[in-house]
Amino acid sequence: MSSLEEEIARVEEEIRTTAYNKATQLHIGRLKAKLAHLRLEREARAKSRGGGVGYGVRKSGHATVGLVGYPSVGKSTLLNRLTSADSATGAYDFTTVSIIPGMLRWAGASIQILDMPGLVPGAARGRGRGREVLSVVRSADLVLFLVDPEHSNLRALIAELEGAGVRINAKPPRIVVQAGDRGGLTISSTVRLNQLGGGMALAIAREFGLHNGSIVLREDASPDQLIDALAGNRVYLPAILVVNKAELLTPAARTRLTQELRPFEPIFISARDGTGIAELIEAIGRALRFIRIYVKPPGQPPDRDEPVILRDGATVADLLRRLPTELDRTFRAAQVWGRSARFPGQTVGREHPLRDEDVVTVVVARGSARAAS
Ligand SMILES: Nc1nc2c(ncn2[C@@H]2O[C@H](COP(=O)(O)OP(=O)(O)O)[C@@H](O)[C@H]2O)c(=O)[nH]1
Ligand SMILES: [Mg+2]
Repeated sequence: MSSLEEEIARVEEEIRTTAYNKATQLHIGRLKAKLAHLRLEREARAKSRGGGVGYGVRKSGHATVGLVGYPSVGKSTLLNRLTSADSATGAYDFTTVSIIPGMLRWAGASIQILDMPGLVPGAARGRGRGREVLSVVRSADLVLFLVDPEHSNLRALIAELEGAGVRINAKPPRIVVQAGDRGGLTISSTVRLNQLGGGMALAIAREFGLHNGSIVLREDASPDQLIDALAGNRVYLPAILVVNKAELLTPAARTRLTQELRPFEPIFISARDGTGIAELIEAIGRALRFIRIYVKPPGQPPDRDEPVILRDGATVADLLRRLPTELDRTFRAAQVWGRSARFPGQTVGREHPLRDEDVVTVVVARGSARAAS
């Protein structure tokens, strides 16, 4: 074990064995910050050795869903059921040794589904090619947790993702960190701080090596959230939970499992016989929050047959990326009809956020009008 690994193990051990109370909370906050800082260092070293990106799955389609679960819960069977991919299935652990993509169609959108090796405890530390799997999960737009009646420890799966900097069904904390090179560190907040008061925020920042710059806290964040903001490489992903092999469950076992898995609301399926698959496809589409944008060339009706599919929160700039580059180059403004417009035909710029079923006309600079038709 390298000295970095030893140090990480030592800090982990100290966090585990220190009782949390008023007298120790500042110390524990420091230890957590120290641990996060050491893990960043480990990531940086792994990257410079060229590790961590072994799979290189190319993203395609409008969004990507990562199947995350223990070995043998039925991930490959589900992929084959949802898409026309051909992923090997078997009653052995580790059947899937590489990542297999498949494509699912949903209301005009194509959704890439990735079947990957099952996660095992310790994946975030590199066990069972865990680091590669987790780096692919980080680039997905939605996590689909798949469990079965015998492997239903969701909490441990989430812990592995957290270890890899993935935050599930959470919003990024409203914290702005700016590093400087002199003048000391100022910490300010726009709300009353409970968990980060009493010197906690400062202690964490110091432990992270931030001595100059500013931190602005716009919510009553926790120490973990401040550490996430300082680390800066966290990804925030929505997730849905699916229980496979549901045909094996008695009604009582199903009720028990539902309680155990709260606050998630699991979708019960059988990848083998197809039960629940239609409902699951609907849930995937909804969770990805697609919006449909109808492009209307000037003086013509909008194209309602082929909407441009974007994700909720997309702007005119995102729309332009999906249109001929000529329109982007000569863009002057956009005219919008629909939910995002204050009045029909409102003129907006690139940063304007669009809503589902908006109609948009791209207005181009004079002299390049032909590009728009
Ligand atoms: N009873 C039952 N078995 C299933 C179901 N889906 C998959 N299996 C079986 O579970 C085993 C592991 O499936 P596989 O798709 O290879 O799992 P993976 O390791 O998660 O990719 C295989 O024997 C499958 O036939 C299901 O809905 N019900
Ligand atoms: Mg498999």
